[in-house]
Amino acid sequence: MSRGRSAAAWAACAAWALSACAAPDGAEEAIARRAAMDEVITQPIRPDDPVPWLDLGYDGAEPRAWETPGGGFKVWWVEEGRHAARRADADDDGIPDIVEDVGEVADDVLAQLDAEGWRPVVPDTELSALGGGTGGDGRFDIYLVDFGGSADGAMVRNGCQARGTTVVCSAHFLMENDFAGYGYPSIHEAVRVLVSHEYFHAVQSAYNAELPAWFTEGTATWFEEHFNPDQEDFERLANLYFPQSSRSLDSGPRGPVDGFNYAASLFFYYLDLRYGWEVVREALEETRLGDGPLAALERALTAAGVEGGLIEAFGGFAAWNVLTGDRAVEGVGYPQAVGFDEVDTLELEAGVGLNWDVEVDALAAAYARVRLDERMSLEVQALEGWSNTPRVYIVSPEHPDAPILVRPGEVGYLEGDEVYLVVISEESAGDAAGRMAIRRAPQEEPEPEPEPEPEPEPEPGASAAAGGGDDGCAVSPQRSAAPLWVLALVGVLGLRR
Ligand SMILES: [Ca+2]
Ligand SMILES: [Ca+2]
Ligand SMILES: [Ca+2]
Ligand SMILES: [Ca+2]
Repeated sequence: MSRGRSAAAWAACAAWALSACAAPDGAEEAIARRAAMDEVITQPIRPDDPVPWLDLGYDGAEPRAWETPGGGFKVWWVEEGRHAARRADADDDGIPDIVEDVGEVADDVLAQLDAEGWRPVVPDTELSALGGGTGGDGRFDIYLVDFGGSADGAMVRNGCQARGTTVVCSAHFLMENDFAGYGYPSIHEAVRVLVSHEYFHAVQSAYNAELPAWFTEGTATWFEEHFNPDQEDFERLANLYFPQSSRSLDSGPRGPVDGFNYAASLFFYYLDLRYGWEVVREALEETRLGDGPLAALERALTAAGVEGGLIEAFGGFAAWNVLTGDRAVEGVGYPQAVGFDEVDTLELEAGVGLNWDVEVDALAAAYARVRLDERMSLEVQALEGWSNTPRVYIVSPEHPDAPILVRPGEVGYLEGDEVYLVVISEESAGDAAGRMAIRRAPQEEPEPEPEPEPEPEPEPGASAAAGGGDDGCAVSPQRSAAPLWVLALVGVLGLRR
């Protein structure tokens, strides 16, 4: 989608959104359901319009609508036909329980958003589709339909308009009518997940309707947790990030069943825990300048006082991600750390020294666990042919909450029995590659007076680098060769570009 389309063209755009999963570990299933619905639609768009869209019309059944007590929503349903809502009506007032549940949760979501200062959605009376109607008034419309397992919910844009530097849209959403066979722990939980997620997409559309899916799905999935920490949908989807942490956060999905955009919610969750949820709101606000989410995040983080901005935040995120699953440390990182998967790490033995040549994509990370026999130094060296050199964070199990940053050209120290190395690019765009040159270090403290330092600057750049004579011990440095050496060449050094 590009800016500057006619209102009619914009009106024809729909954005599908996600949600949740069925089976206990049904993340893939949920994503497949979602992806199946990921397309652009044409008019008309509401279930009570005469021509059903994607066969999701009410087929002539008389639609009923309930106006929620909070006044912001109308929940639509039918009593007959395949889209009929669950009939259960505990208080016997003629409004089915599920309709009341959806409406009351919607009121709660809206109340929270208002209290937190998010922008209101664009009313459909202000921007409505050609022939798509408004649902009768400016209230936000939610339609219960039977997706039959193909999706959980879908945010649909009614009409869009260029305003200032961005395009904004009004929206409504469709929601599964009974969740029969979906496997949620309860209908109420399904409703809370769906309504918070889908409505957040409508909120995003009031800021900037042209944001990439990793940002929209990432923040909408984060919002599920922000609204209701008790649900597990966020955890299931965020957990997909760990095995894919070598992918750029903004790389987008690969193939039809790829939850990476939803997994990006883990990053926003980190920002929330680390700097406060307001950073997410401010980042969304900054997207209104129309220069993309990375620039927006950079400004929001800088404004929040995060020295080093996005890269600094991403580095802290990458460092937290090594402390999950069996590596989790009580009180450090995510509260759910023990239940999360683990990132892939290269296993290295420091021995008397080694070179780890590593390539990383932007906003991605490479990990190694290094076992140590003695205290070692680590210098981050540039590699020929690469304009970007990565930075590394040393995460020690002894001081897990205080990763040590070592930037290109700098030297850090590895101590204890083992440490984790977390390598990320110094730039938020473009790959980076560099050499982690690990050498025997003076056994005393790192900051001796000027004189004792034997070889402070080994010899940057040079590929031979290594210890050339470092310490008599075998460190037959030179690049590969060194069969006895753990010389880990990670990533293809073939120049990408
Ligand atoms: Ca009722
Ligand atoms: Ca309306
Ligand atoms: Ca159904
Ligand atoms: Ca949760």
